[in-house]
Amino acid sequence: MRTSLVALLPLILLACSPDNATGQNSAASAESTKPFKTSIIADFDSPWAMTFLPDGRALIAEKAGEMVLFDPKNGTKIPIAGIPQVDSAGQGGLMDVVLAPGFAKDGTVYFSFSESGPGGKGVALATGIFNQASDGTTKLDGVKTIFRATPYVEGNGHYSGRIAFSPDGKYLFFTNGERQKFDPAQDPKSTLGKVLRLNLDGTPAAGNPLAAKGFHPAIWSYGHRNLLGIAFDKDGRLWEQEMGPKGGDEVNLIKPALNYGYPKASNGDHYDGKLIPDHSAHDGFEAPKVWWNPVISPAGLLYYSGNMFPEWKGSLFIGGLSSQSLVRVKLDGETAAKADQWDMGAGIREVEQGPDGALWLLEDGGQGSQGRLLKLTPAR
Ligand SMILES: [Ca+2]
Ligand SMILES: [Ca+2]
Repeated sequence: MRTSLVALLPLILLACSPDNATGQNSAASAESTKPFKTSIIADFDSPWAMTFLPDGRALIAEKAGEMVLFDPKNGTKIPIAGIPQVDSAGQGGLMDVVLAPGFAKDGTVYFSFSESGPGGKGVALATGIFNQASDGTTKLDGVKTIFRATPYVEGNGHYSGRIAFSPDGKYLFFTNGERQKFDPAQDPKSTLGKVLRLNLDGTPAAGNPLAAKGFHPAIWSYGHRNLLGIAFDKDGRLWEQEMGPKGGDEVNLIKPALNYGYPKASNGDHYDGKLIPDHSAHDGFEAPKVWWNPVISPAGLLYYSGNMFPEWKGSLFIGGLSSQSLVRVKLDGETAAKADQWDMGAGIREVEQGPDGALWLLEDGGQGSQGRLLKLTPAR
């Protein structure tokens, strides 16, 4: 008798909980275990990237090829004219948008997108000058494409196309995925499956480490798969995350001239079941600092430098698509370790840091939404 009463107690308590009346009890208790509060700020069609302007407004890139000026203060969304034709089939889209190091002076914005061209499709890098008229009309002026992946190939997968500037503002790092073609990641003449280092005008930077060996002059590192995030840490190290094959998602520390292995080495294996040798010491390939099996499907990457979450200063944050999660990786010099993985209930495409140090996320298709903009602030 006593035992069954004890067993009933949680049910009685649950029935008495005021939260349960609204059906929100389980969501509320799950939320309470997170160290952050999640606020829903806006709803977009299929947002893939965002970046904050110095005044707190944000540029949002929609997969289908629209760029939007969004003001979190009042929720206004203004379409930005001047974006070239985007081929958004499959994994294609308007990939990334970032401000130039000199944005405050000249208004230059860099963005990447997939397009059709000779040979098939590929990822391109473009610039334009942000211009808002007094009536609010907004456009990118003088848009020009300054770099294109080579070669363009058939298919709609693994474009990558993420952008980061070196801390000194002199160089632009650009990721080119291997387009689901595997071997181009090891091909010295192709930019596919590579991290590239470019001048700000899109030309290959002088002194790239493999040019003298006959590689494409833009190549900085190679042997990559689908690189959906690059970010510099406060000491100038370049971190990269990529969607690996089955069981092989990676965070890598990118160093010049190194071969990161794909498709010759990976801790995962091909999705068709074909084995890929795991990374091992002295195999000539640079092993990941962190890897996931099962995979998380990493999308946006952020190096957190804010003060709102002081305990997370110096961590990497990764949006997880298939894992529907926000992932934190703790950095210590050249080492990295898994720290947290929070269920977000929707794939997370992009992670950004707001001017006040809040974390901002873009969902990649949520329940009842194609993609919401979320703001994370400390739970207390
Ligand atoms: Ca971004
Ligand atoms: Ca393997």
